[in-house]
Amino acid sequence: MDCLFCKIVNGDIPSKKVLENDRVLVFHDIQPAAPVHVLIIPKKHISSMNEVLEEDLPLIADIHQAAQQAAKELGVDASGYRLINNCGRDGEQTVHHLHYHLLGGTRLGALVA
Ligand code: DGP
Repeated sequence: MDCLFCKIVNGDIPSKKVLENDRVLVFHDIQPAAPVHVLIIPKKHISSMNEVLEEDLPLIADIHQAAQQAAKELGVDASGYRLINNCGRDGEQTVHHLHYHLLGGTRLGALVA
């Protein structure tokens, strides 16, 4: 499948990993918008938020658990962070594999990713 993040999951494209289990991968964004900027993705290919099925809902919980663990690992759990999903054209989604941006390490103000 011609999907950038599937290639990262498969190891065909290298990434700087923060956390990984059999369902979820967390890795550093290549164009960080904040001192801490990682992406949290399901290993299963889901194109966007619009394609999340009822059977995928446990994966969304896995993603939240990974976000909590990554925030701790990256030292922003106490100071706080932001979790963002961009969906579709107006959401400015550029990679069509479901992902959440975790941003932190500074006061974020109106910063988006
Ligand atoms: P979005 O606009 O929400 O679809 O965000 C896609 C993000 O993916 C963007 O912040 C940059 C990041 N990105 C794109 N290509 C790569 C890559 O090859 N490696 C990594 N680590 N991140 C990438």
